[in-house]
Amino acid sequence: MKNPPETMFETAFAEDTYKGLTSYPKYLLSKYIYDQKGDKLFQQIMDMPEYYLTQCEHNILEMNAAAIADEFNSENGFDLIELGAGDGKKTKLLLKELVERKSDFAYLPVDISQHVLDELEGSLKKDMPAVKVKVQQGTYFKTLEKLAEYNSRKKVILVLGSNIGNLLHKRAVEFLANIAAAMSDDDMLFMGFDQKKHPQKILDAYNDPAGITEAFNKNLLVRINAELGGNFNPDQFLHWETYDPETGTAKSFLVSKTAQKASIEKLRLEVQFEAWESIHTEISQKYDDAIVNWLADEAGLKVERSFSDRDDCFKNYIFRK
Ligand code: AVJ
Repeated sequence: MKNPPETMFETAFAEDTYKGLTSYPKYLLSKYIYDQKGDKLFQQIMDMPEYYLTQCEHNILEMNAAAIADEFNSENGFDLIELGAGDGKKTKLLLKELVERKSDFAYLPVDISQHVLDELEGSLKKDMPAVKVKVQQGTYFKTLEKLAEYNSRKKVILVLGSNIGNLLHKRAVEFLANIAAAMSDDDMLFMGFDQKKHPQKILDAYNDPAGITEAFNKNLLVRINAELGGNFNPDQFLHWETYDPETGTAKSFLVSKTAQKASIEKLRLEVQFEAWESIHTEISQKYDDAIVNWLADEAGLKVERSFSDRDDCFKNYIFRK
């Protein structure tokens, strides 16, 4: 059954999993790591000392809050639209600055998960009651389209945490172009990009000794077991990270420790692994100014300004049309 009819799959997760595990070389899509367990593990990752991205971006926002607020400011006020807000820890640094200077703005966090939005709204009501919050449940681009339609005042679109790094360049350009399509001339995009740096520091961030990143990566197998009736034994796979300093691409793999089989009931699929065969699971792209300028150019955007931490570990860029 190499070419099952599309109707055989109940979900995109089922279909993408079938495709990935019947390809050579095998792969799985990192977006499926993020079920409830995956979300929790990612929160833990962001709090680990090895995952420098959090601290670096936190420092940038803390040190430059005033300059960033100046850039956001507009005579008629503005809407601050955040794509993938999470727990809002870093965003709160900017919100605090904006509240202190009595800026006229509304905060519109966008997320696919209503649960995430409820938690964020609750914590903002408690910590920063002065902020006008209007949560937006939905996919990034449907929501942006909707907001672009009936919105006259300036939009500032916020994407923190180097989330773009999960996309290959071609898809990163599409992502930026989709945002650009929803932007008017006054609007701006404020976005985080993890930078090229000592390769060991990158490898350490994606291979912590406590095994949190390993559990995060293996959550793909755990989720296949739970939702698609799989019988993977995650212990029989090795979490493996590589970084290519030339391309700036960090890659995660699961490597089969032995020759083994796994069956996935709902896909009616038996997957065979040779000893040391790999499943590619995630890319975490690292950038420099040249790559960011090129991506922006391809997407019809211009880099207007950037903010960096002391060690140039991480940068936040402001883009305009
Ligand atoms: C959410 C894409 C920014 O690639 O650094 C963290 C996800 N994967 N540890 C990243 C991730 C392993 C993270 N992003």
